[in-house]
Amino acid sequence: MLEYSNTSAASAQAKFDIHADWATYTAQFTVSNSNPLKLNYLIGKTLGADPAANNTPHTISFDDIVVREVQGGPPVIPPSGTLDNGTFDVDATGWSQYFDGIGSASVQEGEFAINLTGTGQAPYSAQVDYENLKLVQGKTYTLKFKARSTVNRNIQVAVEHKGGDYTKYMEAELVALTQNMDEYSYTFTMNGATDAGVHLVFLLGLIDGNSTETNSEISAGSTIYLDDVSLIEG
Ligand SMILES: [Ca+2]
Repeated sequence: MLEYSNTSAASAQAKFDIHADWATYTAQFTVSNSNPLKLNYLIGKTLGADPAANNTPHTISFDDIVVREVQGGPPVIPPSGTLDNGTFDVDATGWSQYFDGIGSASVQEGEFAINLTGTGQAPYSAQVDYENLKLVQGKTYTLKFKARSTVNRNIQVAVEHKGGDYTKYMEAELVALTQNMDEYSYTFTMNGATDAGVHLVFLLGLIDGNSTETNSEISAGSTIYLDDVSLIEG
């Protein structure tokens, strides 16, 4: 797994299935800010095709690592800084997802459906997020969304800088989902310096307050639905 920055978002990483023979692997990514680039090769436990590989002594060799600008690529559209797709009417444009092998997210009938088959080891083991949001220092923002879950359970939602130290602008809120599509609303003031690298993140992994029984029900196969997500001034 190769991360292009200090983030573990699916949009900023690539996974390679490597073999005993030398081969060349490539991945293309777009830089959205002027932060220093970090290439982070994750070579710990991964979910590959060979389940025995994690426990088999082996050596990984790298050579000829090159990062260069792609010439003549598609024009890069600067992000708007606002959450432009919270209704999932067409697709999940703007949203990223990350799962420790325990789920996937897709648009189903105008809602963002997150299927889970486990909790992972941490809140962020399952997450969906919307990045490139801009928050202005001193302004007040309201986050609203509708959500339900096939299993009554807690999730967390936070607004924070994406990457680095993940500075929290809205501390992680515990949200108790039920099988009813309820609306949740949170208001907070941006106390940090103006930041265009903010993300809204729903943490759907191992969450405090979910009982062992609840976690078992989640892992048996459950779905969370999100819709009408907005993050606006005021
Ligand atoms: Ca919708």
